[in-house]
Amino acid sequence: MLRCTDGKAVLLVVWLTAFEAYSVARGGCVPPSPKPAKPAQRTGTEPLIPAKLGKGSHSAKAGLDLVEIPAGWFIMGSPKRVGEANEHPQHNIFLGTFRMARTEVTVAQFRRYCKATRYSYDWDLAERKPTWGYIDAYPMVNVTWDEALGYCRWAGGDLPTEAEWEKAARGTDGRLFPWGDVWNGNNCVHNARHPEPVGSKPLDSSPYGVLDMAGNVMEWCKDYYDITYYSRSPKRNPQGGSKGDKAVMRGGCWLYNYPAGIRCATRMTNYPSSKTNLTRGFRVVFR
Ligand SMILES: [Ca+2]
Repeated sequence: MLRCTDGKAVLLVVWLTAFEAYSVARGGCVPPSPKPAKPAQRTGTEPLIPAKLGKGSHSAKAGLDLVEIPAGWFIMGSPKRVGEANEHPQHNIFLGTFRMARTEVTVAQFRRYCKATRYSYDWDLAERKPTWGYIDAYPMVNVTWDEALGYCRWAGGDLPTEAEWEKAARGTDGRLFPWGDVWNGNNCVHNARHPEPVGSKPLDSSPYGVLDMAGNVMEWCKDYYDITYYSRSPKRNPQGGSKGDKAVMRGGCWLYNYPAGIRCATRMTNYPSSKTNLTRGFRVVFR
């Protein structure tokens, strides 16, 4: 997995070169798709930034703002010569209708869960306390996969599958970033000293109006990570690997300083028991 902290400078340069070449060649058109089930038709002349937020609803119990993602096909993964091997082959996936929280779960929302369930979370553990503190409007960090799932279940929802996360982030047309194909570092929280209050970057918006899918914090998904899963994934409502020692994380984060790791198709992993991580949070999905 390519990370800015791995010291793989040479590999990064090679990757970015290929990435830039692809972006230029693509010119905003629909990427090649194995069996285009019903991908959105694009002319390359429409604005690449969504004009307005999508329809929303509300989860009364958890105080979450929800966005409906309509049923249908979308393009998942990356075409040849783009991205990492684990993003191939690019393929079409059908998902039923679901709703996703517009933003990452905040510190205030997680506190509410802890209070309601009497969950004993150690907010003062010095070795993992954020330098910026636990601020209500900021995304919750330092949670294990089980803690994230516990919150989601309490709220009446679930962690998103990898497929749900990717569709909510990039829509149906295989775009590279939530706002379109062209990288713009001003659109999302990245290369910063800390995250920002959720929703601070309205241009980090997917076609459905889901926010912070490119930046702010990475997000746990429900799936076990399987590097070859795309080559044998079911076409409808895939649930990811059935076993493994790592879970999937999606999206870029405030720490990343390169666009390759911030693309909608980038797949990251970590051990579910991983707790101390200032760059990772989560969000909730309802089916
Ligand atoms: Ca995020």
